[in-house]
Amino acid sequence: PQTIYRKDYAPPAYLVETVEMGFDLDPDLTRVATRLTLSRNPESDGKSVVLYGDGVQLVQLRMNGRELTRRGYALGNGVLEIFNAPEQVTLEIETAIHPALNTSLMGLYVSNGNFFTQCEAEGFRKITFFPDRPDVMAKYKVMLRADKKKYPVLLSNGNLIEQGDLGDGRHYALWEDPFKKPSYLFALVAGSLVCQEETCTLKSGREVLLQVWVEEGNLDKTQHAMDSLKHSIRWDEERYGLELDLDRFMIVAVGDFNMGAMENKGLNIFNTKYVLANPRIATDADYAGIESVVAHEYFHNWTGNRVTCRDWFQLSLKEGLTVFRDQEFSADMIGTDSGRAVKRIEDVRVLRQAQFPEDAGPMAHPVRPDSYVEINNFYTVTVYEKGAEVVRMYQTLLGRDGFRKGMDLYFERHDGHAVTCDDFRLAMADANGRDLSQFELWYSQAGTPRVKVETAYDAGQEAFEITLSQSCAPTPGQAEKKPFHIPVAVGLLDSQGLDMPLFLDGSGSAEAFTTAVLELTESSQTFRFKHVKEKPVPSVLRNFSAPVHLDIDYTEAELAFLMAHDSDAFNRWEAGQRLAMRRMLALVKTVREGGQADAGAAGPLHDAFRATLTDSRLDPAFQEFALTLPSETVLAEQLDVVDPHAIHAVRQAMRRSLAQALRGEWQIAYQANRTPGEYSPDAESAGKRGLKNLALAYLVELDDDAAHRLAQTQYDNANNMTDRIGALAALANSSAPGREQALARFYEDFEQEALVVDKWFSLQAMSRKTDVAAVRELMRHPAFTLKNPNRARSLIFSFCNGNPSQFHAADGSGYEFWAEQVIALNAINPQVAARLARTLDRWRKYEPALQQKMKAALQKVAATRSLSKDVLEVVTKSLA
Ligand code: B3K
Ligand code: ZN
Repeated sequence: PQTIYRKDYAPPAYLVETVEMGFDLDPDLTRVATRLTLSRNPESDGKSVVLYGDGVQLVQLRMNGRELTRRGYALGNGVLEIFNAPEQVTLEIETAIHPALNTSLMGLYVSNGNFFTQCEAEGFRKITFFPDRPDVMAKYKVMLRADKKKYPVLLSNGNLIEQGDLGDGRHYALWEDPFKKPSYLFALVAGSLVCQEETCTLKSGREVLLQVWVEEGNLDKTQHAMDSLKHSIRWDEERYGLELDLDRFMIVAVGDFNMGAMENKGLNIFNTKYVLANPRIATDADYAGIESVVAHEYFHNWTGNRVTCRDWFQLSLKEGLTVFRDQEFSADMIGTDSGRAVKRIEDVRVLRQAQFPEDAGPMAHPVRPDSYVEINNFYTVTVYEKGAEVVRMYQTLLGRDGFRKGMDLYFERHDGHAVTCDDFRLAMADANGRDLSQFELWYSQAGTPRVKVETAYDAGQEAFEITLSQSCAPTPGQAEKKPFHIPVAVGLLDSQGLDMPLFLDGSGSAEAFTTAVLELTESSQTFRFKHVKEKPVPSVLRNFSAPVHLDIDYTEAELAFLMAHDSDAFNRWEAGQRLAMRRMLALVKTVREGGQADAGAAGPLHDAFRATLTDSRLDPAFQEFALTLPSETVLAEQLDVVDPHAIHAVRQAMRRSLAQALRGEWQIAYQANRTPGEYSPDAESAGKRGLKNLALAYLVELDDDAAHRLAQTQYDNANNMTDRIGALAALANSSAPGREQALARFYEDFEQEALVVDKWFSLQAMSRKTDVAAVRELMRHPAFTLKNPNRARSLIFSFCNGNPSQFHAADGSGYEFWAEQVIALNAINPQVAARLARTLDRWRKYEPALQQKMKAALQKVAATRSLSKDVLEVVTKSLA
């Protein structure tokens, strides 16, 4: 397959002004008539009209009223080229497609009898031939025709202009989108759906119609999505002065969907997982997920749709920015300082758990990649989450007001256009009179930088010096790295644990502040603080001010001190993680050398955890995170050679020892954090439930009668899914007598709720008791299917990515299972298959015996015939 390079970008030879489409919807054979007006692009000297088509049958092609014969155009490899076309072109294109046979869930497909589309990144070309690239923006008018009984609802982007009967049992709807858009934002939905609708008055006084469309029977699960939408609309007005530009905004839920949701203009299409919620079926995490995804897609209306990407290499322009916006929104929705910190911790956990490994592996790529084989493989944690960190750094460097100025200038300059990451950076720089040229390296260089901290205190001079040095390991295609522009937020704690006033030498500011943002731009730099009355304990990289690894030597006592006193809640959490990490890494080494994983000697850690657990001033949500040990994946990242079994044994031993040592405290925390009464997903109650369920999970590590009874009672009395699944997960990991019965009962009670059945599969897939054979058995369950991405993820992905000790079975059976599933999925849905293929991409990091078996599994997949380019790219790069 062909590699596409960023450096080869060339503007299109023709621009499209208008698009008119007519769909005759039929699951077996849908006909699409498209009429395009195009004109030559003054920015190109090309004279060919280039259209892309993928798996579509071309029925007829007319240019300026005359049918084009095979002599007038060339068609091959998905490209249709009309040579020497005139300045102005009207094309009439008729295509035929087969939605019911489309299992890729890209383009037009059928889910549970209804029609849906997914066009990002290159799905529009599966509907018709089109210059399907984001720098071609046009206005769309769309006519939908379909059987009235089967498809009573017909939706597309923009405004409904007209609807009526066609007489023959069919009906039609005509939609017009007043805004220019790239084809990837096109959408249609047709089927039997119902909606909750509300009107909302914007700040300007304009009234808009909001709708959430779902299948019949799900109307009792739409309120939270609707509320999230209203909150998002309000927030974007207040924080960024951005108003909803349409009279109608629709969200539609679909059960078969490749990812979370899609920001099609005015017609967002969502995975049911990110729409449907009520206390019976959704957990606190689900509620929070819905709020953030609804916000994310809504925010795309400005960051992505009004201003879009010039080419797909610029994907992070919209994704990194929009993730940053949804992160800030969620933090503001919680509202409290500690809530904001908890949200920050959650986001950094995702980054460390998924992005740092990606950045250190064979698929590492810059936030703005230089090349790809299949663009769908680049919707990654690097483009999204690291991209969001890069945007956050502008705000850290420029301040909130400076950042807002940059945003305002960005929209002033680029509204209605398809632009680049450089354009965004320049808007930030120009609006603030700053030179941000070095900052560009965050977009062009892959890999996670390492920042080393060295300090020196001079009591006589009352001076404290911090020396920061940076480095970055090579990544594929990038052996040498230049120094990044890194904001490092620093505070100094006195012996009481209070923040010292900071006087940074050479900063020119006389004002005392307690957090300084040091700008590290060279490979090594020393910063000097004056008037430092006593030797401080430095708190470095506060609020995780840059996506880097921080090497800093603390004693265990200093870590415990920071954990107890740092005014920066993120770094309080971080100190606890460091403390635990240090102990766990030492134990892994012991186990590797033949010793015991027994963590009995974890004195200082027990004391620090006890202090956190019993401090009633702390927010329970914070306590939950502070008392959760670094994950097995995060631990693995710290090691040169990964032995997943040693890591698992150590983490488990550590959990058991914490359960034992703090048993009484866990029991008290369990009782103190009950949330009796009616369920509410607000952050405070969710935090309590989180801590309570963590306490339960620790207690169940003891695997005794008392713990089993506690879990069973919680299961029996639960009035919400968070408590129910918390209890069930605890039981599933235990040898409680009621384990099997609880699992069976849960299934019976929720059989009708697909999203809950997903949880049921997922929970078992991740249970320590589930081995490869047990997963194969679960695959034979009548409710299992590979065709539905949520279901495939719930069992296969949960096992391969979320159950490391079983997946990495010494005999390699987990890898064989993985290979079989990648191959099976490849034939159904290449995008989902390629995601699963990523599971083994870091095989080289494992101990030799496992490495060899992983490599064999990868080679087996690579040798499969008719591999999609999605999977091929992943396995080829993994083996390279
Ligand atoms: N923009 C879509 C992602 C599309 C993925 C295509 N493979 C969802 C989002 O980020 O909002
Ligand atoms: Zn997005």
